[in-house]
Amino acid sequence: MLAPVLVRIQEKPMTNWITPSKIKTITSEFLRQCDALDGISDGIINNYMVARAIFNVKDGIGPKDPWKVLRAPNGIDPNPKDTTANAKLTDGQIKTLEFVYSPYTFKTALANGVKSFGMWLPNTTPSDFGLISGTRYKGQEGAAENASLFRHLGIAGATGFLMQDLKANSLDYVEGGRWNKRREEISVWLDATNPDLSAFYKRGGKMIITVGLMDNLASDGAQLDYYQSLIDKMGRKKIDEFARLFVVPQGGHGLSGKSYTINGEGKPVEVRNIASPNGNDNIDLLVAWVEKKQSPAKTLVVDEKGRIGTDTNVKGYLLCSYPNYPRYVNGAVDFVSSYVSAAPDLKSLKK
Ligand SMILES: [Ca+2]
Repeated sequence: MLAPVLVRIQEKPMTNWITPSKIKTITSEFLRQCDALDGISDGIINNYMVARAIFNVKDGIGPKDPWKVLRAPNGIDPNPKDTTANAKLTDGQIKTLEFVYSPYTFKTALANGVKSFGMWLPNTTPSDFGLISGTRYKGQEGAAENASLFRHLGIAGATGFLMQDLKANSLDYVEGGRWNKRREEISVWLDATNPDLSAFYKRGGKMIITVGLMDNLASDGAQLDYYQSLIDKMGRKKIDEFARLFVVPQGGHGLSGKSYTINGEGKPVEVRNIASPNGNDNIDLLVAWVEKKQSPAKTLVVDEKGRIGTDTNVKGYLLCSYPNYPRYVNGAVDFVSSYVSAAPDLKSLKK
């Protein structure tokens, strides 16, 4: 609930504001650097872990300045109205992008010792759910006299729960400041971040989670980081006995998605739909796991209609378990049999 507020706070100075005119150049840059990482330049970023590492400027791996190509000379935007893939970005705008695509570090640890929030992964809808806003809000430089307060789904979590004043301007929030004690307090009550699911495991609990990595609403970075914290705490072997995290690389908040209209080489490509995995099939997998002790495969197939299966000789995509991704090998681009489940090679990234 706080992450969108933090983005608007980051954009308080005019120079840090990413205007909607920059959407195409940002999307194109993500694709330019990440599309072919999965073996094929097709407008879909499958290799999300390496893509994330490239644009995460806090992990010490990948390029130091992933936005170098778009950085305007002398930090001045030569043409703010340029909406093409070649539009440049100011240093301030790049600071905001670094902020959005790197984990956010808290001033003090929150419940369960959590020290950071995963934010978002590079994707082809960087403006969805208001992540990029064409509006200047009250409290931001250049906002109109009668500018409205920033609103977002769950904003009362920031104003009500945290600031304890529903009329407050959420952009007045200061990390580590006067609300910090309150933040630590409500974190214990609200945050679902406990990395120890031993009790659930011992009771025979099973869970199947599916995350879409074009989800600008429920932070996909935070979801991946939570699953990683489970693995770190309980060990991969034990986690695999009772949990699955399936990843739809270019799936949105409702898990469906589509390829971008141009690929990483800047060439137009035929747009392909990415079907949301069928919810009933998911329940069937869970029921079979609990009642018949049949554990689901770690790599599944989602066909064009969203049906979950294991036959790769269909159109659709491979549904891989975190952190694996569908890697293109050869054959028709829309056939599942053309792909294998591959582990991300983070060591391939140099500084
Ligand atoms: Ca690709």
